[in-house]
Amino acid sequence: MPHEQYDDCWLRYERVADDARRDAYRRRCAHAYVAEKSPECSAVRDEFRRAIPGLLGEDVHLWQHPPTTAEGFLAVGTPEDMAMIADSVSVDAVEDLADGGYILRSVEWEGQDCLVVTAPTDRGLVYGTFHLLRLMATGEPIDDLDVREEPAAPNRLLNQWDTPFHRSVERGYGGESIFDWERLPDLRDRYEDYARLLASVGINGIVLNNVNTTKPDRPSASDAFEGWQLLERRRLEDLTGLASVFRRYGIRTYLSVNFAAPMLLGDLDTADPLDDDVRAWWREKADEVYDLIPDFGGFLVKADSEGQPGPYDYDRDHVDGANAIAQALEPHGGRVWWRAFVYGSHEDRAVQAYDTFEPLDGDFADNVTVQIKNGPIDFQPREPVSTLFGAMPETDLGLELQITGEYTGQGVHATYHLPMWKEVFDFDTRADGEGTPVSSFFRNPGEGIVGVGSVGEDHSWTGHYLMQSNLYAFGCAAWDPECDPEAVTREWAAQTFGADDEVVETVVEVLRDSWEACIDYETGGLGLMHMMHNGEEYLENHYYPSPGEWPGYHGASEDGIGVDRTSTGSGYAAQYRDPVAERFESPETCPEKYLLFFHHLPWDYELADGTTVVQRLYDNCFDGVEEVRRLRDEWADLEGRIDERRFRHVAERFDEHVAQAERWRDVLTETFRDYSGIPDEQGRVPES
Ligand code: GCW
Repeated sequence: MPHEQYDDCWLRYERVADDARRDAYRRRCAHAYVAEKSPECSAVRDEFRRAIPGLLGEDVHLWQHPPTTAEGFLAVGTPEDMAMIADSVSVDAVEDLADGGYILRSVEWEGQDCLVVTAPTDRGLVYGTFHLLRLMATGEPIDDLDVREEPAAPNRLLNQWDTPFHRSVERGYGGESIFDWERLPDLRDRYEDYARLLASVGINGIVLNNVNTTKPDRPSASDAFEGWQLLERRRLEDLTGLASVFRRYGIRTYLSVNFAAPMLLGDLDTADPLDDDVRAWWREKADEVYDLIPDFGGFLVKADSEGQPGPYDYDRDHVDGANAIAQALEPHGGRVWWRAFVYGSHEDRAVQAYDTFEPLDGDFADNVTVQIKNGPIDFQPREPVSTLFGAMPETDLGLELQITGEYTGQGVHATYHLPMWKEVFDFDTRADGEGTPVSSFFRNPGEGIVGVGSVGEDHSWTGHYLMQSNLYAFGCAAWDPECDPEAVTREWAAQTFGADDEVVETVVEVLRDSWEACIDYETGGLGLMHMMHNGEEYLENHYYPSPGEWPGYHGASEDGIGVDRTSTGSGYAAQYRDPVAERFESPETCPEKYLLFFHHLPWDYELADGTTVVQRLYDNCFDGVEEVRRLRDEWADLEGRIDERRFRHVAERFDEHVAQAERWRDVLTETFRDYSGIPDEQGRVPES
């Protein structure tokens, strides 16, 4: 049954239209045996109870014991759960799979058409189940299945930037937090549905609270508690039920902690990581947490960054800070995710993370992961990949991506991030032909891929129905960074909007082209970035154009534009390894898409095709707007083919998207015109 209060996203399970297909599904899936042994297995049973009636129009028969039947059935379990499974697949092949991996196979058993979902761990059974249901929801055949899947990255984490007790979500555009902290331990259906959405795309960990553990992002009626208080015993007790909801879906719970917690919560007068009492405090706190949540994942820490406390307060470094907390988690198998998002002490912030962390390679404890944003600035529409990837071979690394659209239109613009993430994954950190793209990293047990969440209380979850795609795509890309973006997008569209090919094709096209359009109207497409307004009003912050606020980021002057990050400038280019560094060092060889990130060039500098820099910036800004108009028209053509609610919502968003894209274009092109004094060849930019 659809929920009144919120959308089912891609787990809609609508009736399969094709009779023959439905019969084929019925033959193998109307009866099921799911091993009776774990919370994950009971979640699997619940999912069949939801999905099969929707897809087939009849109840599923769930067996209590392995069936000895004259009918086909579906068996879900590990090989030791059932002889039929052990006989149908190679036990060694199952055991060789990584945690989360699974096998899906169509088999004949005692003359009947059956299906097996098996895995070495129960988490894998959950993923295998969702895979099977996805095939049915998208009308794929299941009579000849032989699927073997395992995740590339062992840790696929969601970072909620929810601000507990204030109910808000920093940089979330889908309404207030779905987590009703004040009412815990009471649980809402929505928590389970969220867990289902996450598990259906393979996410296996969730950090429940914001990395900013001291400052709320906006004023709130409630000022009774702050995020760091989640570590108080009674708050932890309240969290156990929520952790169980996630556990059923193979998702471990994590918390973001304040580095000064020993002072804020304990009665210590220092948080010095080398102080014995501080270390003992962390140990006791970790023991307490694990006592309540035995499979707890660990702590995420934002330290010495944007006003948060950290080891620098005590003249210690990031290794001292991270390792002090890690030693407390170590006996429990927990992990510290330590963010590398530091800036402020260097004229060019791009160079700082590498300068700070690269020298520390090899010194972090085994259960510390250094979590690095994809680019050196801050989730801009396009950034070159951070120089830290490939630079810390002795350290477990995590890649942090932003699912929410802080700088890409904030729940109003339809900007799909998967093409951006693919560019990150495909970036070859050495360009030596030996296969060291970013997608080849994050394979060690302590490594992984992290997404900054986007959901909120809104009916659409993400504030924009089309932007549910970013959450879906994040899970798929974290599972398989080498995934085919087009296939992932099509899969999402087919599950979300049904089997109408025209709808699916249009949605795929709209999403595919949206990111490049955003780059064009928000940056001019030559590597500029960070030209947004930094207003006090929460919803205006980082949304509107305001290049005048950030002269250092675009470097515009009368003589040219761009930032010199070569050896004559900040030296950022040299942090890459050769030949990548060499390539970025010269404007002749630097890819055009990054040109003005690395180089300050005259306005009339000629690009490869003879166009000048300033003319290209004008052209791209205008093209970006045209492209958004085209995408809006594509969407408009779907009227009547999808439900009114979602159609209208997206259509209205597109009207606003076009208006805002025009605003960006006008502000940027006027800025370029004012600095350069060079008119647009086509006369589109008014003289000021
Ligand atoms: O740039 C900033 C965002 C902040 C965020 C920070 C971070 C959670 O604008 O809202 O704080 O990045 O990643 O820590």
